[in-house]
Amino acid sequence: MMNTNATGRFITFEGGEGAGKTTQIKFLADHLREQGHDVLTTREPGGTPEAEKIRELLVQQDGGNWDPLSECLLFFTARRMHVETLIKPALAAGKTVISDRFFDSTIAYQGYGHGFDLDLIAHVQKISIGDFKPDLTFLLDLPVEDGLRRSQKRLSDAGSNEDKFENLDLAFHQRLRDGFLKMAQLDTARFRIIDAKNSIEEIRKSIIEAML
Ligand code: Z5A
Repeated sequence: MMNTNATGRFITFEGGEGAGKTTQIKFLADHLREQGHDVLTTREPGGTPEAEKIRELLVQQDGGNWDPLSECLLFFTARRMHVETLIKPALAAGKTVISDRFFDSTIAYQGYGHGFDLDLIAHVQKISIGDFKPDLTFLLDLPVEDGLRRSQKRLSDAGSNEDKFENLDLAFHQRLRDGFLKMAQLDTARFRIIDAKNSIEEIRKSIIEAML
């Protein structure tokens, strides 16, 4: 695949709750390292000290009630720091960067999910990070109920308080899933849709095949 980001390759994972992104990113990073690649894994919101501070404002229940534009600006403020201080330097050094979520999550969650203006999101995106985008995006697609079941289990096992977005209703999660699928269908050159209902091992194999 043609590389549009300097010398390294920028790969992102997207999907709804509990789709298995964290699990599969680890497998893909291990696989690429075995092949001799220098791999950096990161996540959004977050990835740098500044962006991790913004993450606390965005994903924790006590992080504050942001109006939609403020929330969008916070996601892109964190993203700009992430891109400028971590992702671009790593790509320039020849690393493969794998991020758990990127701007497609803002379009899906804030746009398709919450109904915030898609043109306004595109405008904020342009101001914040210009035309910078992933070379390859895996969309782990999972029926809403399956994803929420997995995610709730993981959160209760871990005793986490990062549940602000998980508590949203089923209709929201359906809009989210439909939004992700629509984006993937509109940009088939960048997206690979992976059936996340399959077993962890089957998904691992299909992701590696899609990398070839
Ligand atoms: N958000 C936003 O609104 N706008 C934005 O621009 C951005 C984010 C960037 C934080 O994201 C929240 O911020 C997120 C969107 C919002 N809201 N939510 N939800 P996050 O990435 O930190 O949180 P997450 O999406 O909820 O990730 P997650 O729950 O950690 O899911 P995951 O990483 O996709 O799945 P996992 O941890 O690999 O797996 C979940 C569980 O399922 C775990 O117990 C696994 O062992 C199990 N699992 C995984 N794969 C399988 C298969 N194939 N079968 C069975 N079980 C499996």
